[in-house]
Amino acid sequence: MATAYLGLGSNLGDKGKHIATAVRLLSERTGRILALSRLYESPPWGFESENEFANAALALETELTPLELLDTTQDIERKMGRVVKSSGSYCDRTIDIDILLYEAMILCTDRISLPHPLMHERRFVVVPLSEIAPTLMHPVLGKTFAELALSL
Ligand code: PH2
Ligand code: MG
Ligand code: MG
Repeated sequence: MATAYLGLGSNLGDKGKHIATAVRLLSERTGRILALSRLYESPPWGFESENEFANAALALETELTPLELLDTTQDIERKMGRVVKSSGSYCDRTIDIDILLYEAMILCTDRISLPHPLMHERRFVVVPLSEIAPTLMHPVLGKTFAELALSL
């Protein structure tokens, strides 16, 4: 059994409802939810859009491997109507589910990088994570998420 931390984001439609649906589907398909942050609102980071984001973080206990977890989160995104554009730049989305951490695993493959490579630079990731796991250590940077949240 492994503990994984996921980031959730939505900036289209009923954002809170999309995040709640994703949490329910994750609990049905990936394992037990151990903690869920509140919703945090922020402007889009890294691209232009008038649609503000809602973000949250959760901890879950899972029997799935990182790649099995990725397959499942991507399937949930697809079933929830996520349209992935081929342009390579960020765009509006009904739901985005990112695997932030899987235990203290460090992994870099073409499908998945752990820890999520940009997480520590993003307030909308670090702040919700520091709410549910303030003393958790970033496995590469060696700082807690409470410390990382203060430094942003
Ligand atoms: N996700 C992105 C790019 N920019 N900005 C905010 N505020 N929240 C996000 O979840 C987000 C973003 C790529 O996944
Ligand atoms: Mg993302
Ligand atoms: Mg994503």
